[in-house]
Amino acid sequence: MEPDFYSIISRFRIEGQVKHAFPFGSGHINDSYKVMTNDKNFLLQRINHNIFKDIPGLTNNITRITDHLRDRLTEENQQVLIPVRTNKGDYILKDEEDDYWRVFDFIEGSKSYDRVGNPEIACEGGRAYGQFLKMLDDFPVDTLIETIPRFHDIEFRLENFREAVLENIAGRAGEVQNEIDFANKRSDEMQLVSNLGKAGKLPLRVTHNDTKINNVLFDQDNKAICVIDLDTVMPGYVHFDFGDAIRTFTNTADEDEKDLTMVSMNINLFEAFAKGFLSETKNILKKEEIETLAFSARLMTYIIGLRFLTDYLQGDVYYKTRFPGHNLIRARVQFRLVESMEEQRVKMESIIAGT
Ligand code: ADP
Ligand code: GN1
Ligand code: MG
Repeated sequence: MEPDFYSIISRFRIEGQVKHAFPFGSGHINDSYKVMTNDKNFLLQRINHNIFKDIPGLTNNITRITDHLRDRLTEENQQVLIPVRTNKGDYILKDEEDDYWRVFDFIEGSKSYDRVGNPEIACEGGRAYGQFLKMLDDFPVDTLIETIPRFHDIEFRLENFREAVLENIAGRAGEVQNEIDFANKRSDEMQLVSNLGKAGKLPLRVTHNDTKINNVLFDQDNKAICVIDLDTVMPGYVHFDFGDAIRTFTNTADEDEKDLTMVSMNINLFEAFAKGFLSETKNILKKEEIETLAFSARLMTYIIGLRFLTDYLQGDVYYKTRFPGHNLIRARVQFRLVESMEEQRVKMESIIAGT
């Protein structure tokens, strides 16, 4: 059932009469709606509280992060999300159904992509996520809450996966033996970043943690203007942001492409993204971080593949799906991408070393 937009939006401090409201975007987690008034447009979101357990804490993270970023913008076309207050002065509204709502100013003239084959756009995306990390370099990282505990913790993700295989709640484990084997075969090598972290060799930074391509907004000239979807901004390693971005910015196919022969990692897009990212971050990153950046692409693609596969085994309880088997298709695409990255490993490493 569609929410009663008029009643919800009227509880926020917006001017103008609501003319039109409709579902917007293609995120897998929250419900987003564009709300148009005769005066201004807004982005209304229902936050998924099955996934985000501490919404006041998450909201506090976001308001502090956006305030910090706003003070540091240097380029004219750049923007930061502007949260809108409720009539009571909060940034979050809990309705009678216990749903949580928030509103941002709509970033006009912007567009987001789910896939892109263009090196200029990949480079811009790299610059945007690199700048994001750089602008938050002086933010006190330990004052942020973990909005999803152990979000990119490989051990946690492997534990969940193994439990899902054993429990086999949806009765699907038998049909995905190849994917289970694929994941098991690589589980040891995927510990690299986690081991370096435990050994104290990697700094914890304020990272975005969901750097997919459609979480950057571009203007009509394809300049990146705003990094959005700040729900998972929390302490993390640079690898989480670089690797997760490579997973979507360089894929030659969609995240849910059924024809796996279409899926591969485009090395030119990898190079373009890495150039943009490192042009902003090279001076703040440590040697150990840079040396393992190429690996992070494999790591994050593997982790997201593992999460899609786990969700499939658990009966599709986490990600929004549009058809039966959607999560399995997504998992297969990620694993095919991992293979493509394995094939191009040397080239990826030399691009990072030479950038
Ligand atoms: P999800 O967590 O579900 O991915 P997002 O915050 O990423 O939700 O929003 C979903 C989509 O809505 C984005 O990919 C983008 O296209 C669009 N969007 C989000 N915020 C804004 C905004 N402030 N202005 C314009 N478009 C937006
Ligand atoms: C989700 O919210 P969205 O669609 O930007 C997910 C990411 C996954 C991504 C896979 C909070 O991102 O971790 O990488 O789907 N976000 C959360 O496409 O789980
Ligand atoms: Mg999103």
